[in-house]
Amino acid sequence: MADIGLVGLGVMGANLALNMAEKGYSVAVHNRTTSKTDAFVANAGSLAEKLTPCPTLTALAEAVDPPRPVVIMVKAGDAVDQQADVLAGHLGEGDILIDAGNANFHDTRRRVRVYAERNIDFLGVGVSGGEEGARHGPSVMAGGDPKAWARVEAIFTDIAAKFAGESCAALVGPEGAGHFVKTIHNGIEYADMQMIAEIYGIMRDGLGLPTEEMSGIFDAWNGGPLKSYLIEITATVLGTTDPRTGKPLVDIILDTAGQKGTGRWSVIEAQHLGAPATVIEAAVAARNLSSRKASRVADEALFGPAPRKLDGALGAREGAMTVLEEAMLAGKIAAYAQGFAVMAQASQAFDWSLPLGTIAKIWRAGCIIRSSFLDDIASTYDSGSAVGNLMTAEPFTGMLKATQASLRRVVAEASLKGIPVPALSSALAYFDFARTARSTADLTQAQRDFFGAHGFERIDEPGKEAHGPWSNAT
Ligand code: NBP
Repeated sequence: MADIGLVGLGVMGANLALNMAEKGYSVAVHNRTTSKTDAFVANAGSLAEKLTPCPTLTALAEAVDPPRPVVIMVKAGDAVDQQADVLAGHLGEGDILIDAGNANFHDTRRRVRVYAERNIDFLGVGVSGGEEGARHGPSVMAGGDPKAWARVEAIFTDIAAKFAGESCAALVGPEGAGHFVKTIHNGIEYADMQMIAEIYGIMRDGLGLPTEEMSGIFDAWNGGPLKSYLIEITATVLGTTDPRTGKPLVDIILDTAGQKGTGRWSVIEAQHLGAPATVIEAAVAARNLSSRKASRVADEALFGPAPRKLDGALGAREGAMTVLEEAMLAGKIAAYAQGFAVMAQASQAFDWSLPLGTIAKIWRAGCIIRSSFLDDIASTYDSGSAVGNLMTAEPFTGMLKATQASLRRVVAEASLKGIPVPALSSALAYFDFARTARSTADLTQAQRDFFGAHGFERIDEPGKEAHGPWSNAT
């Protein structure tokens, strides 16, 4: 009998199944298109003996040793409901359905309740790391009942990535908490990628650097505070040549970015929670704008191209790479501060007690945003002192003090020459707003009272609603 079942042998499911088999677990596997199941097992080499191909979901349910854990790794949405529903007909008390895809956490909350009524545990498990991570060690963010998690914890702990010997798998909260945390992970990933793209845009269009040189710069940055998987692959990507044309491969890639929804969900949830995630928002919007290629080409002809060539201090190239590196670091601090603030707010709103330090820890390896920076975040939460916004906690406060001027210079110079830097600009605005003791909301409140009698609070009479004598206005 198999230790676990796995439904969906696409990119992620197939690699997760091989990972489990390699760690010694026997896995019953099923895919909607049966030929893929057979081909998968036929190509699994020595791991095939740990895999049981199942032509139907009924066969899969019968092949797993009770209490049966069954992982569903199919396209998010209706497909999960369809597969879970059929499976549930063959499962009983103690069995566990595990949705390991990128579900919307609202769906996961609903599914947890629906299956609880049928005495079946439902875990919503976020898995990050792409194809390579799924095969050799992803980051695993689980949500659901602790007793159900305890029954599968060993499997996920074994297959997950390790950071300094610690597994990057954890139960982060009940019901949809795992999928929520995965959603915010992806939102932060969008922000990181967009800020890297903006810095690349400044190097390419503002400074006219050859792609090969940019590759070397990112490679050098990967030895400093920006050290991360995304910086590492940026260096590799920029150093890759198109075998057909001999040009840098990146130069022949159409400049329209795709997205599957998790970035957008993170922004929507941030808005619902009233926790600004402006850097992530800018990154999602940038992908949307990028997809409008035809209108961008037309608008460039209409308004004329921006000058783009930098001629300020950055353009002089003296110390420019350090300024760009520092700007990226300052932007990153703001983006992560926003992501963690959204999770803190969700934790409160849904009564989840999200362990933010543990979340930082399980993001240190395996996932797409893995970095040494996350180790700093984990240490900050581990230090025991109360952490409000990450920007106000050490070592990030010190880092921001040291780097914010570079972010300001980069945003200012890029803006003067028409190079779009929406994520970096949002990060700067977030920082500047955060440290503005007297904001301009006094005027907003006055306007709201003027047209809607919404009232305001006088600074000399705290807690009391006041209204203006607006009729005196001329
Ligand atoms: P793939 O596109 O590689 O595979 C999709 C799988 O879903 C296939 O097994 C397919 O079966 C199955 N499927 C579909 Br599509 N519709 C189905 C339905 N109505 N009923 C049953 N099965 C159905 O996707 P993937 O990249 O492996 O992603 C799977 C999940 O993991 C998604 O939620 C994704 O967002 C998430 N995820 C992906 C990554 C990544 O880097 N790719 C990372 C983290 C999470 P078929 O073979 O019969 O078409």
